[in-house]
Amino acid sequence: LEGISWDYAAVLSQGRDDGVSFSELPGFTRSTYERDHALITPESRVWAGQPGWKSALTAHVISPTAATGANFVMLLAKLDNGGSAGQPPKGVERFVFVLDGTLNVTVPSAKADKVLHADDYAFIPADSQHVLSSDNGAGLLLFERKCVVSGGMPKFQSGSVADKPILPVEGEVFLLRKLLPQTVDYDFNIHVMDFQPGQYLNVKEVHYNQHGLLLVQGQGIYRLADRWYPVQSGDAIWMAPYVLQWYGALGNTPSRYVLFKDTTLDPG
Ligand code: UGY
Ligand code: MN
Repeated sequence: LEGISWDYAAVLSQGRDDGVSFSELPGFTRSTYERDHALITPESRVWAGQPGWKSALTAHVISPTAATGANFVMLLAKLDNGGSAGQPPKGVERFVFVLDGTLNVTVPSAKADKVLHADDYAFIPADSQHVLSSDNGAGLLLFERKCVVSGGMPKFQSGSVADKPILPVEGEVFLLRKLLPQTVDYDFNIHVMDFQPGQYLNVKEVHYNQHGLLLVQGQGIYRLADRWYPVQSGDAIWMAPYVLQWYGALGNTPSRYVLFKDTTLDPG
């Protein structure tokens, strides 16, 4: 042991005071993958180019592989100046939420030509040829799903979170907005949920619906099955059907998450 000098100060201090955070600790991550849920934190995203996408990188955080059994895709995308997205496969509908920058959305069949900014969104029905492009760059959250028609054909939608009404939820204190119409024409919805620090879900939810979640602001504790995860903005979560789920918002800033929820109940 000669020659080794022990750093007792670091051992005794509450946290590292040399500027090295846990996220920079080699090999350390809060990410985890379980049978019925996953937490994907920012340092675990794997960015790659995709066929059909130009000047763009995507990080697919959830996809319907045999391992997950998910019925939807959730991805983050970064479009560079002049970048554009590819078309989804046949029969696949797409929801895009702008996190950052400016996105041009053109859907000729819907006579739609929009410029979207942060907190704006668009829903593009399956098999609607469209262009998603950016002049000066954009950060996007996308959800895609093989369309299940149980009513009429869903229609193109677009808008902004702040323009959607807050919907009452009995017994809950969080603020809820739903970005898509609540009719059988749409086989999923996107919820935006806001919590003040200290607020939490009252219902310890267990339900058939699947979720893909992106925490876009704040921090707290997410309970999934029998595990309790400290989470912060940038974290993504996959929830399989029937996984127990609960959130408590903590810290100094309000929490907001954007949540995919499928709405088709197949009687088999
Ligand atoms: O609507 C929901 O299922 C939502 N409250 N779930 C969640 O926040 N985990
Ligand atoms: Mn839920």
